[in-house]
Amino acid sequence: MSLLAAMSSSMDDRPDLVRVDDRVLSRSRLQGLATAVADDLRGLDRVAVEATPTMETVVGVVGALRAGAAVVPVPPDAGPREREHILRDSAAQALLAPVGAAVDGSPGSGAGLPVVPVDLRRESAGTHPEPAPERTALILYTSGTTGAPKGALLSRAAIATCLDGLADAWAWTPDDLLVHGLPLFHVHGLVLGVLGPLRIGGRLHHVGRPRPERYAAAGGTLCFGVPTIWGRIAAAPAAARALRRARLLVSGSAALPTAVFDGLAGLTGHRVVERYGMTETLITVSARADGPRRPGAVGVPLPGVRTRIVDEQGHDLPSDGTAMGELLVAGPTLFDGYLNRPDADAASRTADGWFRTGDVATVGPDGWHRIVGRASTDLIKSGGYRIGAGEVEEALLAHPGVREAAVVGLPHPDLGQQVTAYVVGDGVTGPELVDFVARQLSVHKRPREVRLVDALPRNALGKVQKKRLLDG
Ligand code: MLC
Ligand code: AMP
Repeated sequence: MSLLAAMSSSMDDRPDLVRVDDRVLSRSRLQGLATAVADDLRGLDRVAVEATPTMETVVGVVGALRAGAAVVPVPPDAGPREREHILRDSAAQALLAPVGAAVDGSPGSGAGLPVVPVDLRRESAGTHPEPAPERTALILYTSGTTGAPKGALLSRAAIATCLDGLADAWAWTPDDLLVHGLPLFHVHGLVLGVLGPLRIGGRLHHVGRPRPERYAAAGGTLCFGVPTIWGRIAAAPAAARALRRARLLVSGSAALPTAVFDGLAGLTGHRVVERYGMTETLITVSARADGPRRPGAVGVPLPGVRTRIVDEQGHDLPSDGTAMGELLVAGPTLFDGYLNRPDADAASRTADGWFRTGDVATVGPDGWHRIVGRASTDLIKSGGYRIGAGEVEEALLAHPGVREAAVVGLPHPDLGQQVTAYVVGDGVTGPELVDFVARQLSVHKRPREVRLVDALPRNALGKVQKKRLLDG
């Protein structure tokens, strides 16, 4: 079966298969446009895509996948340093961008990357054989605790298995209209939010920016959001009430606060389905459409996924609902490793092949998982974005006026955590440093707040005590 099975084989030419903002494509047009892109990419292995929340991104990604190329989505707001890293590290051979867009395909001072235009006026009826399932579909760049983001290699088979598991868990069918407004360079918005409907057969409406009133107006049966989006919807009662007509509301990418779960239950009549996943594992655990949904808990493993919790020595802990340990996962949705990073790859798995999530969890006797927190304070989740403290610290330390920097995620009512930088500096101001970071890295990585201090708290070995910074 092809990766985008429903889009390739459906007999039913839906006039509004994909809507992004106010642009709409039928199934056959999407097919024709994507094939024109695939024709242009014939023979290429890796292609970067300027991943704006637009129809061109949908067409570009589908076209590259048809051609059998691995897609490297480039966050549109990535600063020059991050962008250069992604283009260079991935060794992308071309950059797909909307026709006429002013983009810089040059990975630094080296040879420029050819820019292949995605032109929504050009269709093709050419044929492309279905690539082998083990081929890489996506290379998604994701932050670790330190250093530059790493490219996670996701195969076509892993994505297909994940989406089929979600179709089963959520009773997702061709009758569904999926609504969301998520970025198109991560698992949530791109894999679930674009490839999902194209494999399963339902329609998609991407609302551009994820504003509550846009979710309300779109009339979806299935709605996806990160907790920040759900919190904003719960705070907009008229918009929330309009979601009563939906079939299923799904939250993921960060912990959904119980107050938001309860608020939405009251306003929409829906108990939100929460699911858990990672770039490296895709979605592994979820509540089911035909089962209970519990605030603060993320459900049971998806078909084919196995999980364990272990203590610091790697010994198994009991599934008694109280023992807390690191969550390990295994199964067919796992990634194939980090590109060019055998060291990080080896560190991310146990000797017997389980992936270490770095999340701390409990598992109940009934198989229900609760994510309690993260083992390291150096991975921050803000608005559902994963941000490595080390990367932001390095960016700050590149400023001549910064002597020391420590970045933590402080609790934030809207974003879950906010990126907060403690800085020992000479004559620098907070706003100047926020701008300085935003000029190097994606804008969501810039600190919300810079606290200028005389010294950072350190232990006897000189290591910064981040727990003390988190305690204020
Ligand atoms: C932000 N702003 C700042 C700032 N940070 N201004 C000054 N200083 C800073 N430090 C600006 C923004 O640019 C924006 O401006 C305005 O403040 C509001 O910003 P915001 O509060 O961040 O809101 P918004 O831009 O609306 O973003 C919230 C959000 C976004 C929820 C829409 O965080 C988001 O799209 N998150 C989704 C992340 C995601 O998809 N994660 C999935 C990972 S995959 P302006 O001018 O632009 O309004 C994964 C696997 C899984 O995790 O399990 O799913
Ligand atoms: P990312 O790689 O951006 O996909 O982020 C993965 C991380 O997001 C996980 O390791 C978790 O820390 C967090 N996460 C995803 N879904 C949930 C959830 N439902 N509840 C709590 N944390 C989550």
